[in-house]
Amino acid sequence: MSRLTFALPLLLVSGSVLAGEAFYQVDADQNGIISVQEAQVSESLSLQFAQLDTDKDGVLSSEEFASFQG
Ligand SMILES: [Ca+2]
Ligand SMILES: [Ca+2]
Repeated sequence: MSRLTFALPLLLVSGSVLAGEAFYQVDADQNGIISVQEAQVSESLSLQFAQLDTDKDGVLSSEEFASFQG
């Protein structure tokens, strides 16, 4: 039973990794925004950070992060 309940979230996590990092995974301190430091967990996110930060406030909101392509 425990194996089955463990397998489902694992599948969901691996699926979201394939599609790119999920917001909640990157937002390490869970404050609802992604800082430059938090973005460093993903090389591609770091590279796209400046262009994703459309309002140029130095952090990514969940709306800005939604434009991130893996
Ligand atoms: Ca954060
Ligand atoms: Ca921003």
